[in-house]
Amino acid sequence: MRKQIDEIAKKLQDAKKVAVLTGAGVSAESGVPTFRGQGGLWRNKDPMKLASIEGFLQNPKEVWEFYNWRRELISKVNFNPAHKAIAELEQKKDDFLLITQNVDGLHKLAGSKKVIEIHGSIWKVRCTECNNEFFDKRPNLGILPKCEKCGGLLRPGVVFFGESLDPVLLDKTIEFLKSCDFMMVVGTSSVVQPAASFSMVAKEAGATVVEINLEKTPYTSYMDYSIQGKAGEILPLIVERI
Ligand code: BJW
Ligand code: ZN
Repeated sequence: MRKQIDEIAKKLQDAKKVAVLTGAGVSAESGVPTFRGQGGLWRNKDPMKLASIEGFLQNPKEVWEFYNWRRELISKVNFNPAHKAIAELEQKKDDFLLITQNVDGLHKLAGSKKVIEIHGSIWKVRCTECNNEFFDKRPNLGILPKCEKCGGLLRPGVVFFGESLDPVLLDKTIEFLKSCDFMMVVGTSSVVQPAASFSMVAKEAGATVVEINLEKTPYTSYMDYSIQGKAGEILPLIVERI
């Protein structure tokens, strides 16, 4: 593994335009549960009930209970060495973009600035009637929070299944990936589209693509390098070498 890490660090050192895509595995070592895999949220919860717009409209109370529970959990945890290493990498590279599927805000807390939260933020809420959108950092927003402007039902400011990603953020992401020369994909099961195929955009552009995950994913075989290990252990080893 050491030889692989040395090679990855060398490629990263030489790279001019660097992208990182992260998923729930990056926050796992902070104590935030992942969705799939061992201990994952979807093991005993139905994603279509809790993270789809149909599920929300059918039972907003159940969905808000789930999101309030996660908000409370996330408000008590801190960033970990994986978040820190990514923030340090941004400092070392002029042309850098972090795309995260995570809604927990831990990358920003660790100091990342050039970050796109492609699935939204758990700290954002949006009115289902007037689209009023704002940040609310209070851990628990109660059973059915209402919009101050119009009294409409508020919803979590995240991208549910079956909803489109913000087209402006998606365009910015794809444009960057089309001309990057190095991309790391960290702690994502790579099963949720379109984020799962972002690495293929970079690969087609000629970038070196690297995956760091505890397990293999559907994209592992397309990677130039694949390291099986904890993000919080592997990322600092790579970033400290450049
Ligand atoms: C570690 C670790 C450690 C653990 N170190 N690693 C094309 C084909 C088929 C379906 C579709 C398609 N295009 C779109 C769809 C539908 C759907 C989709 O992809 N479904 C698939 C499941 C089949 N996609 C959508 O609906 C998206 N919208 C869209 O594309 O709109 C247009 C459209 C709609 C419908 C049809 C066609 C087009 C929206 C997706 C929104 C995803 N939303 C969620 C919830 C967000 C809010 C919230 O967080 O509450 O986003 S679902 C959930 O999954 C969350 C995550 O961001 C996302 C990805 O999960 P992630 O991050 O990969 O986590 P895990 O748990 O899956 O994996 C963790 C990994 O970490 C594991 O691999 C571990 O091994 C690893 N790990 N510890 C390193 N210490
Ligand atoms: Zn409103």
